[in-house]
Parts: sequence; C-alpha cells; structure tokens
Amino acid sequence: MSWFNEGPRPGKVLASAIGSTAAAVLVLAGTAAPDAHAASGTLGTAAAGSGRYFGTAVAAGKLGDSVYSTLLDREFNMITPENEMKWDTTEPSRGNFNFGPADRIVNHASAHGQRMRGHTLVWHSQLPGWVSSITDANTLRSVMDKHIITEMNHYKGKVYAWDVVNEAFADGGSGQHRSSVFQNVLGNGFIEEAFRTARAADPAAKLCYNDYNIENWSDAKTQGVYNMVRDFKARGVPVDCVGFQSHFGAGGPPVGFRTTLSNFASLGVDVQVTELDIAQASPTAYANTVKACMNVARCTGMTVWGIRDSDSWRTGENPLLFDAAGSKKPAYEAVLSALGGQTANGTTPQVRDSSGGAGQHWTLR
Ligand code: 9MR
Repeated sequence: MSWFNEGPRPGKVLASAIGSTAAAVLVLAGTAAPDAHAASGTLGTAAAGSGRYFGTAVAAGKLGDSVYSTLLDREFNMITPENEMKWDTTEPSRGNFNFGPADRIVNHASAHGQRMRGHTLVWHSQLPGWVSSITDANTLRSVMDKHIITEMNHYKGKVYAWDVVNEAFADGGSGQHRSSVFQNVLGNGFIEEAFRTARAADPAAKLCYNDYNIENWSDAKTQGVYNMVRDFKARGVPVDCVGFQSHFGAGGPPVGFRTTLSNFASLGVDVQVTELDIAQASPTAYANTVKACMNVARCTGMTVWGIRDSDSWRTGENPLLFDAAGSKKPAYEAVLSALGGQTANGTTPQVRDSSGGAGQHWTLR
C-alpha cells in the first residue's frame, strides 16, 4: 500500500487477525500495531491507535521554519494546504494552472509519510475575478469541470480526500444554498455536477462536502446539508464524506455535536473534523471535540487549522495546540489523552466529558 492510500484501521485489523499468524506478521512487519504504550506519544500516533488520523493545515511558506516543520513531522499524519490548492492560486487566469506552491506541500507530505486532504476545488471565496464574472452557464460549467479535472489529475494518487465543494450553504435560517456565481449561473445542480465530475476524474479519491456552522444538529444550515447528502446517497450522486470545519468559540462544540456526526454517518458517509480551532483553546473544549469524533465509528480523523497560535488565521484568539514558541499548550495534553495517547507523565487521565447527552462518555475503542 502506498503512502497516500486510505490507511488501515489497525484496531480492526488486529481484532480480526487475533488467533492467526497474521497478527504476528503484522507486528514483525512493523505495521502500525495498536500498541498504546509504544506508539501513542504524539497526536498522529495516538489517533492511529484507533485507525484515525490527526492532521493540520499547512502553509508552504512555513516549511522552511524548522520549529514549524519539526512539529509538523512529529505530530501530524495528515496535511491540508491552508491556501495553496484554492482556485486563485491554482488557476489564476483561464487555463493557466499553477501547482507550484501546493506541490511543495505534497512533496513534503510524500517525504514524511503524511497523507493529504485536497482543499478545495469549488468555493465562492478565493475565486479569481475571471471566474466570478462568467454569466453564461455552458461556459461556467465547462470552466468548473476543467478546473476539477485538471487539479485532480495533477494530484491523482497523492490526495486521499478532496473537499470538492466548500461552504455552499447559507448562514442563518434558510437551509438553502448561498448566493455564488456557481449557484446563480448554474443553479442548485452545481454541487451534484462537481461531485460527478470529481468521481470521474479520480475514482480512488474520497469526495467530501465541507462547511462551517453545521456542527449543531438543529441548525437550519446543518439540516440543509444533511438533506443534500441524504438526497445524494439516495440518487447515487458520489459523495463519500462530510467535513465539519469546527471553528469554535471559547465554549467549544455544541452539546449535540456527536449526534450530528452520528446522524450524518448513518447516511453512509465518513465524517471528519476538518478545520478545528477554539478561541482560547480550553482543554475541556478541545477534549469534548475529540471525544465527539472518537465516539462515532465513521469519524475517521481530525485536523486542526494550523500548528502554533502564531500560524492561526484567528489573530489574537490563541486557538491552537502549540504556542508561538512551539511549546505544547494544556489543550495539547487534553487532546492526546482524549485520543487515547500517553501524556508526558505516562498516564492516560480521563478528561471530564461535559459535551452532554447520554452515551457521550468516551471509551477506548
Ligand atoms: O486560513 C485561511 C486564511 O489564511 C485565508 O486568508 C482565508 C481566506 O478566505 O482562508 C482561510 O482558511 C479558510 C478555509 O479555507 C475555509 N474555511 C474557513 C477557513 C478560515 O477562514
């Protein structure tokens, strides 16, 4: 299996192999065996203990910063380019593709055994003016499809999952799509068109819908996305995963976050926390987020939106797991513990679960 393919879920692999020689072969071969003591000292290895990944957003321009790259390679086994795969970078003028900045990140990932999430193919933001000024549907459809096909082809076999469409739903109570050139010129069907095009471009890649403020189950926006995914699954539109960005305020996730993840997973998609950051990084708020994912079998991984507070887009909110100097913050230990990893003093303390609701209590899978 090459580095970029979907990784095995070691816990399940071992469970099915117990009693056979396969288990011994696994261990001897050095495959990620679920030895909680040997392989749980970092976020990535702790997450791998339950078959999940732990990732971060990465900026190509910071790879030369040794504090940054040391933390990246020690702690994280999935990478999302923070800006480098967006349309304004990858196709700044029609038909002129620029993959240089993203290639630097993908090459880094390849050299360090990290997988990639592709972010993002179709989004109303960071969209060049030449796209947003198109008014003809046939032109826009062919431009959108060519963009998807060209970018996915360039990274074929190197990107585990793509955020095919990002943030297509409106804030507030409508539950409808937001206004965008794609929506306004192509109509409601643009999301389906994008996913069908993406599946044809790279049938091996996981295809995700990604959005923010869809973590609280009863919100109209959450319901709108849920109804879309349910409709897609019913009609065979290819969608494999839903990304919950999880840009949270100081209180962390809504009480029903686990319910939301679980309800989406029941539709037959994987779910992931894709852009996690929490104002002031309360350890409890972080632990509650991780536990919501750990409690849902199809929640396959979590990604924080940056490494150090100084790398965050949320200036002044200190929302990440490492401080500006690269030191672990209290939230780091809380996350490591919630992932089932060993903390610095060798214990696995239970973090109190205040995320609410029956059945919310985290157990080691
Ligand atoms: O972190 C990204 C920041 O550097 C960019 O300036 C910004 C531009 O819109 O995008 C940020 O990342 C966003 C992500 O791509 C989509 N979800 C919201 C993220 C935070 O704004």
